[in-house]
Formats: sequence, C-alpha cells, structure tokens
Amino acid sequence: MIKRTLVATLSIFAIAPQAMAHDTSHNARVDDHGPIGVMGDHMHKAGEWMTSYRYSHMEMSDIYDGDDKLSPAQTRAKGYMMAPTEMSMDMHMFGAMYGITDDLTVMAMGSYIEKEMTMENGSNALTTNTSKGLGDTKLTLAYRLKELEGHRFQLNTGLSLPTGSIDKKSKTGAKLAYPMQLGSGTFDLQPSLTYAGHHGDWGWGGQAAAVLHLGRNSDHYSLGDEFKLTAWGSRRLNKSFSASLRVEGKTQSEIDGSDPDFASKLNMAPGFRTENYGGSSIDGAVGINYLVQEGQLKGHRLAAEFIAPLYQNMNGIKLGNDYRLVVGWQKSF
Ligand SMILES: [Cu+2]
Repeated sequence: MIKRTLVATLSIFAIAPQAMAHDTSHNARVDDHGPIGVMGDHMHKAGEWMTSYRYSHMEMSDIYDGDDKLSPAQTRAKGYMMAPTEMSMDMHMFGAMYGITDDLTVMAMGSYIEKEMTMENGSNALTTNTSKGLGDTKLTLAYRLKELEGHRFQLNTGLSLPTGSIDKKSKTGAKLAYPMQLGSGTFDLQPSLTYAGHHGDWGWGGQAAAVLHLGRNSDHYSLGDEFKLTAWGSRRLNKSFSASLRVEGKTQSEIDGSDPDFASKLNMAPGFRTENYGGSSIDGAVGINYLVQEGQLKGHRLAAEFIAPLYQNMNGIKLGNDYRLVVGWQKSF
C-alpha cells in the first residue's frame, strides 16, 4: 500500500507540470515557503492562486505508558484483552489558496485518510483493521499582521468542518476505537500565529497553533484540544534548493465525554478508553524545498520533510510515533 501511494505521488509530480506548463510566477525564493510539514506558513499576493498536494505517511509501533514503553504482554497485563502492535496512517491532502488582497489569503484543504492497526491477543494471534475515507475539511483565512524588510507576522483563523467519519467499523461490523476514526466529528477552531524571516541565504520562522474542538460530536465526545509550537531554520544551498531543520513541541488532552458504544469494551483494548488519548511530544525534523527556476516546469515547488520524535510522554497507554514523512507539490499561478 505504501509503495502504491508513493508511485501515485511521484506520477502526480510527473504529470501535473504538463497540465500547467505556462508560468506567471515572479522571482520567488525557494525559502519563501517554510518546511512542508508546517501548515499555513505563507501567504499570496492579491489575485494569486496556489494549488498543492501533500502526502504524509506515519508509522507507530511502540506502546507507551506515559514516557515508559510496554511490551504487548505487559499492556495486556494492565487489564486489556488485546494490545496494539503497529499502526500506520497515510494522508493525501489537497489544498487551494487565493490572495484576496496582499494582506488576506483564503485557503481550503480536503484530505483522504487510510489507517491500519494491528492488535495482538493473549494467544499472540494478530488481527489487522483498516479504515479509509475523507478526513475533515479546513477553511482558513490568513491575515498579514505586519511586514518589515525580511520579517513577516501572520495570523490564521481556521475552521475545520466535520467531513471525516467517526463511525468507521471493522470487517465484523463493530465500531473501531477512537484512534482509527477519521474525523473529530466536531467543528474545530484552528488559530495560528506565524513569524517568518530571512537574511541572505538564511531563513527562519516559528508558529504557535491550536486545535480547539467546539462542543461534542454526535457520538457524545470531543477529541482533546491540541497546542503546537514549532521553530525552524533554513539555508539556501542555491537558487533552487533550501534545506531546513525544525523542532516541534505538541500537547493534546485526553478525550472529553465518551462514546456509549464503547461502554462494554473498556477492557478490550487501550484505544477504547478516553484517557488513553493524546499526550505530549517533542519532534525533530529535516526538510528540503526545491523550486524549479527554469524551463517548462518553472515555478513548481517540490518539498519533503522527515519528522521523528525526540521525546514522547503519552496520556495513559497508547502507541507512540516512530516517524512521519511528508512530501508535497505546490504551484502558484
Ligand atoms: Cu500557498
């Protein structure tokens, strides 16, 4: 599945340029855009459009109890029939941006998500469940607060619409646990504040962002609110390439309320308990941005970022992250 998605990603990079061979872009800098794992980091001039595609792959395989690790057997010994051994998440994100004025950009982003989780029972037998479908849809307004020579301050106000399912079921027809659902089920506010600067071949920036879930969803719960803080530095290697280093701190609360369908399943697996959700982590990331400067593909941007945890402290018992890879294509016109 991973190979198939990577091939699909690469063919989009190969095909899309021909669809938009004409170029109207000005002399953009490769480091005008932050690392591809940062969302809503830049703006557009009045009348300028941008379309983007991002693919993200995340792997999880270690079971955490706070910041300790547990084996599947130790997890079951805490009172569960099954323990998770592996989970992956693939996301395809399709975005459009438009500069209403030089100081106001509007963005929309939709996504398609595939999740896969393997569980081990007391006789070491493995079961794998999958869920796939649309994720939540985000609408964002980005406002330029202040622009000085080489410095920009930007305020985003985002609203996430609950287009992702919260009632995904296994092959046997049982509702899948909280981590396997695709959306939050609630309208979510997503404010963020971004600062970006550059001088010579160096670029840097930071972003503070939150995800605030409004009320409870139709299954009587609300995912934990999230707060993120990230900072990056980048270096232009030449006109086309820049490389970046980034750190990100993130904290997410446990689930508020609970799905009544899970009331009889609390000892089946950790994912059915609301306290086994969220946590805090510090990630490190290396990234590369590529902006084609000449020829038919001038103005196309390709970028990749590899993100790995430096520290994780989970709420309750849940899988931690091994790594996340984000690749993206962007084009303004
Ligand atoms: Cu853009």
